[in-house]
Amino acid sequence: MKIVDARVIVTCPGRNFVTLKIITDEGVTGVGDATLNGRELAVESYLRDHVVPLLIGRDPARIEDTWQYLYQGAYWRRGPVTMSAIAAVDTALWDIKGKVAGLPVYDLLGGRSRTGVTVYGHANGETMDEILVEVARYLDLGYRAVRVQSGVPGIPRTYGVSADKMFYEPADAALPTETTWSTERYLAHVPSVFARVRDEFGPDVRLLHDVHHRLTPIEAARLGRSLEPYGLTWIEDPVPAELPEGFRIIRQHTTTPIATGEVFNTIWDAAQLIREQLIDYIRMTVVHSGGITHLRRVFDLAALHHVRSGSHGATDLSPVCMAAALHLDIAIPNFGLQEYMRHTPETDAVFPHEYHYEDGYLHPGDAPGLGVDIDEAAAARYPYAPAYLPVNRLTDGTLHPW
Ligand code: CS2
Ligand code: MG
Repeated sequence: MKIVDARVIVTCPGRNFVTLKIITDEGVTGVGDATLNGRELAVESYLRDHVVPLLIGRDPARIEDTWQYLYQGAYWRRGPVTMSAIAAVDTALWDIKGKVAGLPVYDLLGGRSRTGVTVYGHANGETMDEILVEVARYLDLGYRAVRVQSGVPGIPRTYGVSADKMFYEPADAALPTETTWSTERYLAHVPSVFARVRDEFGPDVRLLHDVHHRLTPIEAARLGRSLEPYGLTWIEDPVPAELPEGFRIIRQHTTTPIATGEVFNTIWDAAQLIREQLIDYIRMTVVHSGGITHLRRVFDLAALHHVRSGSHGATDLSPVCMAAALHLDIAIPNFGLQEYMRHTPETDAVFPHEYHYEDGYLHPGDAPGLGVDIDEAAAARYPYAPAYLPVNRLTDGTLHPW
């Protein structure tokens, strides 16, 4: 079998997605997600101009060799654009291999290790009353784990709080909007939110919180310690993670578990955090981490060090990425949790998929391959629209992580 064509499809059914579709001489096709929020066209060009010409004529069965060819062969290693492009190729080749074998991809990865993939949803609100309504709604839908984000008194717009509760979309403008931040107000407010939520909903629900890279290690240590009475499953991205040794400071002060990794793209970003057991959950996902082949390597390293998976699953990762993540989630021994932000009906229609939600779990389905496709005619109805994530400033105007 040979690869005869590969198309890069950019579509915007409410938000932008980049998808690679690989076509073989025997008519079998495979899809891979290549979406990099706010930088979509860079990956489109990388694939179209620099990768697709290298794929024509290759044997689609040689997944590892193709991965190494694109990674080592570029000479320039790592980085989100390169790794998202490699991920798209890798994911599409796993899809093809599954279809050729007549097996779901999770069977090629060793088979099921569990019956379903436990997911967490996003409850958020400006006020405590709104938050309580939202947590209750997720529990009614069957969720066992809920991420809670709250408005902070005195800050006009806070990360994670949105008007549309089911379809959160932070890339909300053709040029970046600006938000404001006060660490002091945030640290003073958040513990009271979790005290109330725990009190209202009891000990069973797993609670999570995303800090979105906004603290220093010692501030994160204070937050972790102040949240200990409420037994969180994790605080996420407490600090920007370029400095792994900074996590030692957090660890010295708190037993609140730590999750990080959604902006990582290779095993080298995560290796020290995992080897020193400075984190409890690694949140890398298929599209930004070099595909199923490379993420499996990350999860295997994590398994040796008591670190579990907690894959990123925001709306800017397409249903193709979600399908691929679910095949890994169901197969690996050290699965932790999977983030699940629902896509809009328009997006679901462009990407028909087998995976489905039931009673707190996602199930990848049993179709051969990944069980997901792109409807190219539907995709063509939604042209690319520039959209950026916000930027963030302290109250004195200093730029701060968003
Ligand atoms: C977030 C993301 O889901 C999460 O945990 O941190 O929503 C993140 O802001 C977006 O993926 C950025 O594109
Ligand atoms: Mg996050």
